[in-house]
Amino acid sequence: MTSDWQSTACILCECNCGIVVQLDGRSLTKIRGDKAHPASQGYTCNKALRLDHYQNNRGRLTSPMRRRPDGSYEEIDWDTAISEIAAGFKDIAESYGGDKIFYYGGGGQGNHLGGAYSGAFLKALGSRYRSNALAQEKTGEAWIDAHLYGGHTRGEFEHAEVAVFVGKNPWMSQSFPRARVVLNDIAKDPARSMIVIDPVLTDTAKMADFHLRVRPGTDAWCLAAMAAVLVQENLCDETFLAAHVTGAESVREALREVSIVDYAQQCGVDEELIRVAARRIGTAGSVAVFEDLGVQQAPNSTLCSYLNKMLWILTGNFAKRGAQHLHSSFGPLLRHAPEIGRTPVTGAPIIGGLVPGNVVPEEILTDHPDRFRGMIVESSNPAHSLANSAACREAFGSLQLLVVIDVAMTETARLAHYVLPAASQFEKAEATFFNLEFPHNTFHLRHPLMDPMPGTLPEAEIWARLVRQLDIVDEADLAPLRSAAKQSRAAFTEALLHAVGSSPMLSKVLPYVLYETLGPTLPEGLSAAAALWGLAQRVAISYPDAVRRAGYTDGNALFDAILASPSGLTFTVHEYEDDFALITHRDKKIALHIPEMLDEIRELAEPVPALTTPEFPIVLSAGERRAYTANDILRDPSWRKRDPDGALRVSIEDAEALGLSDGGRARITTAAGTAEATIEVSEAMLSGHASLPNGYGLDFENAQIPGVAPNVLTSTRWRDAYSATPWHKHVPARIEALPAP
Ligand SMILES: Nc1nc2c(c(=O)[nH]1)N[C@H]1C(S)=C(S)[C@@H](COP(=O)(O)OP(=O)(O)OC[C@H]3O[C@@H](n4cnc5c(=O)[nH]c(N)nc54)[C@H](O)[C@@H]3O)O[C@H]1N2
Ligand SMILES: Nc1nc2c(c(=O)[nH]1)N[C@H]1C(S)=C(S)[C@@H](COP(=O)(O)OP(=O)(O)OC[C@H]3O[C@@H](n4cnc5c(=O)[nH]c(N)nc54)[C@H](O)[C@@H]3O)O[C@H]1N2
Ligand code: SF4
Ligand SMILES: [Mo]
Repeated sequence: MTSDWQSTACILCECNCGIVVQLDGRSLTKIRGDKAHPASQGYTCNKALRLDHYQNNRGRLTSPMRRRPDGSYEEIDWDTAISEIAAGFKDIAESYGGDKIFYYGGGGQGNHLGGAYSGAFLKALGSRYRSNALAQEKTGEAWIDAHLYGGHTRGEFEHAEVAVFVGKNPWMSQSFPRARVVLNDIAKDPARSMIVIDPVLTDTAKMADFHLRVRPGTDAWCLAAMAAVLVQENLCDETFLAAHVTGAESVREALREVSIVDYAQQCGVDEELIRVAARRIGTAGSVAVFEDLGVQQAPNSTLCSYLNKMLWILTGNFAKRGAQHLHSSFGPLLRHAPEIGRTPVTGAPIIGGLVPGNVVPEEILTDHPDRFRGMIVESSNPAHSLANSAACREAFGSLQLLVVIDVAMTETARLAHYVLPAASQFEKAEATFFNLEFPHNTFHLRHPLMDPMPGTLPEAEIWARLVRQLDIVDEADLAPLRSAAKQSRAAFTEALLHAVGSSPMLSKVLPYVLYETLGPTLPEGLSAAAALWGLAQRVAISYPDAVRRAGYTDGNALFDAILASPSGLTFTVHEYEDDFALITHRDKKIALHIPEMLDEIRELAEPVPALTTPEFPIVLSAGERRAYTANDILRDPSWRKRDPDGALRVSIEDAEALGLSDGGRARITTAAGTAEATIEVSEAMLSGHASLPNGYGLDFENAQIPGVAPNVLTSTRWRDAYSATPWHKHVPARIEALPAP
């Protein structure tokens, strides 16, 4: 037992709060918030204390495995695994083209460093198509963002006079630093207000000054009505619009036509409540907005992203304290370019470089010559997290080669030809690229707390071995880099520039080159930080003043500080004016004119039929964040202190009408599938709306643990017209009481 506190981070959500831990052998026995972490400052939620269930999960993988013809798995050694996998993908690339190799994942809520190395192997093979969970939530918003200003925005809730949450429950799902502290501060302060748009009376909604309890799936009408109030009651910031925005008139024209009274009725919210909430936004000193899955995984999601941004753009809530901001990023998670690529088989939109999750099975299960034939899944569990699990299972099972890199035997791993066991996030250097804050943005390179569990390898090493096996890099090209890396950062910089200039292959596999040459010179356990060297240079070039304000003269100084800061550091300090410079349009103005969205606003005037039917009369939200959900990261069900079955929450009215009782069982049926669940009758739910949590129904120790795997019930066809993001929050369903066992 060591009594030293060691710094690391919680890996259960995108906040990655800094924590300090004490170890007993390989167990995390004591866990506390790390006060030295620049973003979380000692904060954690209830879940961080359960992290040993991740580290010491009995389902950990400890050897590479190969599937036998009968479907069982045999352990194989690493050399055999690497050579057979490399040969298998090379064969696909040579027979059909490297673009038939599809890459999914690259990091979950706590680990993006491994994925940073995947590009070398994939590019060397000619693989082009990739995706991850962001294509199930954020791509519609990213498309809007690309048109408006070319980057991702984040609200500065800590200082916002008015905080607006649209389909977002931060009390449970967090997503910005010290969320509960910030929410409590806003709720306590009579000068500040919280506006929540959510059909459910969530813990966040309970704290709100204005709860706009929309009928599920009708946010577009609610948001259009709010934006229309701003226009029709002259609450726009004319000075801001004149100076910093183009195309405002076309939006205002569309919003002038909106009948606020009709739209209020359409979304089920009192007209006066819509008006007072909009006026509160229109007259506030600062407004910050967070949209999340409640709209991003529901009908009209791309339009909702556009409309909710009108709330802060029309009112000039940009580039000032407590408002909305573009921000620096350490390694951008998606590209914010307005161009859309197309997937090879279905022609679905590729936004930000990501194939929509909902078309993945169709891109495989076809005899189309351009179908994906091989797939690498890293740190993700698409057989459980993508819509229509049955279709995913069939598709993944039909691949010529599927390789999964994970710490556990996941639903996806059970379909793979090879499963590669990764070292856990406490056994290697790790980091995330969820660096989304402004004006102070932080980055945290976590040091390993212990050696990798025997039999496992960090991803950086796995990818390096795969590249080595392809035998495409000449050792003679690496030798000068190795010696320069030993001399100094400056010598290395110069040698690298020279080397990539003279060998195109080296620039193709750059992360590999950094790992092989700079990696060995880094402090013990941190060789996988080598890729951060390149990113630190990019950061210093992209935001020179902000990096200098943070205290670093150049990319090398920033990189060295990252290595030496086990609790993380602030890498950029911005001034509010910088927001304008971060707009990527040449005129540095926000461009509101998106013709498709203006048409969509006009079309809201036409009545739309509900998606529910007499056969499926209830709207099911499949995948709500609760106190004891953490995506698929914790597989051992004993981590949960409450809600062991992941109850199906139903309204009092529906329970009465359907004969459901609290604690009883029910069958849920959708057009895609059926499942059984335990009922919780809840006054938080609106009549006609039911909800199931995410992260349940995982396999553990060869048994399916309690709860519903939500994507048994979802269909790939329920998706957004622009971004193809899924409607997980809006699944028409039937619920029937089951007799007590
Ligand atoms: N505890 C916990 N926290 C997490 C995670 C976790 O698994 N567990 N996962 C993390 C991840 S990956 C993500 S993406 C975030 C997601 O964070 P959130 O988006 O906040 O999470 P959800 O609970 O899925 O959905 C938010 C809200 O949408 C509401 N909603 C449902 N239908 C509608 C609708 O039609 N309109 C509106 N306006 N609202 C609707 C639900 O009632 C819910 O309160 O959470 C992160 N944080
Ligand atoms: N119906 C429905 N479906 C949903 C959602 C919903 O609300 N409803 N939410 C969607 C959202 S927002 C998200 S973000 C996705 C999440 O779904 P996925 O992208 O599939 O991600 P996770 O569930 O977080 O799975 C992370 C995986 O990483 C593995 N892992 C943990 N540590 C390591 C490591 O160090 N190395 C490696 N190689 N692997 C590791 C874990 O074992 C786990 O299998 O689900 C989406 N699917
Ligand atoms: S789950 Fe998220 S908010 Fe909670 S401690 Fe972990 S990183 Fe922080
Ligand atoms: Mo997510």
